[in-house]
Amino acid sequence: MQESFFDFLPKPTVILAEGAVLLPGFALGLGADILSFLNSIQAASPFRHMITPGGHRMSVAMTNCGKFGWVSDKTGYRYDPVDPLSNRSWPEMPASFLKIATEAAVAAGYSGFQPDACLINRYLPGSKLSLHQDRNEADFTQPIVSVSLGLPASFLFGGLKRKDAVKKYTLEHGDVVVWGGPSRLCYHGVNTLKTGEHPAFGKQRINLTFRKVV
Ligand code: MD6
Ligand code: FE
Repeated sequence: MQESFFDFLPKPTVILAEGAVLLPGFALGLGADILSFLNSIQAASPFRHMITPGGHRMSVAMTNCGKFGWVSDKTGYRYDPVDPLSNRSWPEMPASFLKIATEAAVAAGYSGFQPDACLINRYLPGSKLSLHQDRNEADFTQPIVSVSLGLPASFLFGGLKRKDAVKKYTLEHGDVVVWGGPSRLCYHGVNTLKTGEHPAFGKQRINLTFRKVV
């Protein structure tokens, strides 16, 4: 990563599209706590590589916290109150996660966001997430809040049709993307993660996406 004399300046909000904003560094306040929360979540509900309805093993490993968790298997995608690995509820969403998600939503112009699901994605070097829409949620008037931690990623943001042009954005540790409104169903994805070393997270990127599912 190129260091610059201007790195100390706060980075301004970036508008990705109507309804979608990047808030650089918004989640830096979560601090070191987040690692111990992630450790206790994965002790109860471990990261696993889910199988797509088409039968492919996802390169991104996933787990969840909150009332509902996003699950994929051969029967399709769904939000499930039970972790199929543990046969128990997903771990509770830590209050600090909920706080940062609702504050980011407010900062992006979406008040009253009360997420009941937090999908946790783990990327190791070589992992990627193909272009997709998030449309398994009941209420598309609710935004999605996405928190990036650890290694930087090249994030792809497109339009409402798969073939629409995509723009690339680098998401760094602590960055938050909020999207909703006219952007809620935009295609997006993550390019293959490059090798690197993050001081706190090591050789991985963790992404938290907060959703209102029911
Ligand atoms: C990621 N994020 O950043 C993957 N989906 O690792 C997503 O797929 C995503 O960032 C919906 C809303 C925001 C996101
Ligand atoms: Fe998504």
